[in-house]
Amino acid sequence: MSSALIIIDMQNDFCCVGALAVKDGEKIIEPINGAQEEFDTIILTQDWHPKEHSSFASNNSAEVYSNIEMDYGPQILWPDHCIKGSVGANFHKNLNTNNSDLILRKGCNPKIDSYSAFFENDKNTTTGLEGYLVKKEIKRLYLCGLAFDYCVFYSALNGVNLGFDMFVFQDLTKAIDLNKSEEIAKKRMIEKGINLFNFI
Ligand code: VGL
Ligand code: ZN
Repeated sequence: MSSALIIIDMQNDFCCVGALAVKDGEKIIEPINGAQEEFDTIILTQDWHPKEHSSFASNNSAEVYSNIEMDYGPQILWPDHCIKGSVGANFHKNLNTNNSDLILRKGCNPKIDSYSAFFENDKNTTTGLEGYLVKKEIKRLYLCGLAFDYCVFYSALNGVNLGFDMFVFQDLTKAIDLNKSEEIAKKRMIEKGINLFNFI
């Protein structure tokens, strides 16, 4: 059965001094490079927002990390991050991007956030990833990258709901952890039959 490694959002803004830095985010880069050697198909996702993006607290005159109600449901308001074309939106320089088959950008629509690699946060607008995987007959997906409790979590949930076999390399991901989101994500993944295990 064909499988793929999906590396979620290994970008400057989610590492060390980035705008939405995930604690120890940069520590998983080297082991992710190692994991790439085990896969024939490698997909990178890249969070890629216009500066007027509706998920930015600054565009809503609201506090960072507060919650608002969008047309499509609840949305957390983030610091400005991964603005398209900015240094923060670039992949971290230590990430090996030479062997990736597909680079998928998400969060490009100013009105809808997109945590998942499959669907935007309205749960309906596709990124096209499902079609890519189906056409290539890839049925098993291994996830790693940032952040465990947002983009990795929602990608894993959507993937399992679409019928893919989902695996998450727990030691190749790090969480933002807002209001117990790490614990909640882990519990829901286990309930949904997503396989959590360590690469190393
Ligand atoms: C992410 C919050 C906002 C992520 C992206 O990559 O997990 N989190 N945008
Ligand atoms: Zn984002």
